[in-house]
Amino acid sequence: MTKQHRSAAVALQFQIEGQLSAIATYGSGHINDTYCAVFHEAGVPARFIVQRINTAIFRKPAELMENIQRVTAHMATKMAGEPDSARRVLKLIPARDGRAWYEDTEGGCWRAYRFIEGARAYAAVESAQQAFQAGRAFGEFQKLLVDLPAPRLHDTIPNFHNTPKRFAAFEEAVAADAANRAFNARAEIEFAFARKPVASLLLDVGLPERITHNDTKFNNVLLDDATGEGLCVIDLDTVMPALALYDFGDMVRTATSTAVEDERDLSRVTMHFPLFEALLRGYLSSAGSFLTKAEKAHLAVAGKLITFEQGIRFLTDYLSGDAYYKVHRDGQNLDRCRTQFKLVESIEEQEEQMSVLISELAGG
Ligand code: ADP
Ligand code: GN1
Ligand code: MG
Repeated sequence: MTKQHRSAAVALQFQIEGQLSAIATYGSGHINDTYCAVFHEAGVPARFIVQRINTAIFRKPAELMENIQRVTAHMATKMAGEPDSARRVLKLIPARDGRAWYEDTEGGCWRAYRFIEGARAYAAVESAQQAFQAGRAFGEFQKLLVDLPAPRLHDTIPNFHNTPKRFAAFEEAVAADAANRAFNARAEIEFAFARKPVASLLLDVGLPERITHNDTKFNNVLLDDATGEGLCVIDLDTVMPALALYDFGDMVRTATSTAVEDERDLSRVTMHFPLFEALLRGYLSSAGSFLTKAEKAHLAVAGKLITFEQGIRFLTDYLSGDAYYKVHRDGQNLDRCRTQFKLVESIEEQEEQMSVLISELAGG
């Protein structure tokens, strides 16, 4: 059975009315297999997202789906009655057997979401307004989850943003050099070793654990086509307890540089200060009300930490033979690593200015 056929067969396993008329791969995520399915009911088309969860990475899909069910239900309840609320939160479509997800005959785990129409994800940020909107939307997401009732959410990937552990994995990958690629990446390996202390930046600061998204890259928020508003936060697999600043850091990583993640012309990769300012203003407009003084005081280091961490993760994967992130060409993970490290340098050059602005706007 081809992937296409399998996805079509799976789409029929969800509680969707009408006839399936088309299904095709969709989006550009690095982890899951995403499809867009079109169903027709009485001649009216409706789209759905059907996703195969990468269970090599998310090893406990039942726990992951329980997290997503709880989080989406909580947010939907809090937003009920607000204008356009159905487009502001992901809505799972149950499987025909009533469960939140479907397991195929080969053990593959699938879920379906209602498609959010009239909005889209962008590979790279294009304007200060977009940066503001991303910051506001992810901040609002965190805010809505501040009062999620117990129990604690499951850790879908333990130690996800434990950067020293990521660094240790990188050191092991260098030592093993399993794909014989360390020679091609000597400059990047040296760059990483020279900045090893960056990995410990937010540890032992005593910041509070919150429910955070943990994958707040710019293409994980859908912007409304008509208004440009940050409409709906998507990609909820990594929503779990962590630090709010990891989310802010990943926003800095992806919403302050206009270059795509695997850009080869590194002169295009730089942190644009006006985008940083817009992002910060957007984030504080929603998250400013609940962040503690200590969190605000450490906003400045978050971007550097998470960009460095991401660079190490791409480099580790390159050295290990591209086992984790999807790649579409040779050397793509090394290119991705290079953009991250270039951005780290650009952030370092502007650190002082960033701190001044943060004190001014957040009082941190
Ligand atoms: P991955 O974990 O692989 O990044 P995502 O959950 O981010 O997968 O989905 C991949 C892409 O599919 C997104 O970038 C977005 O374009 C699209 N997408 C996901 N969910 C929806 C939805 N409910 N409505 C519309 N588009 C969606
Ligand atoms: C992956 O799923 P996606 O493409 O949104 C990764 C993130 C990385 C990102 C880098 C579960 O995110 O942690 O920051 O790629 N997700 C996982 O682009 O590892
Ligand atoms: Mg995604």
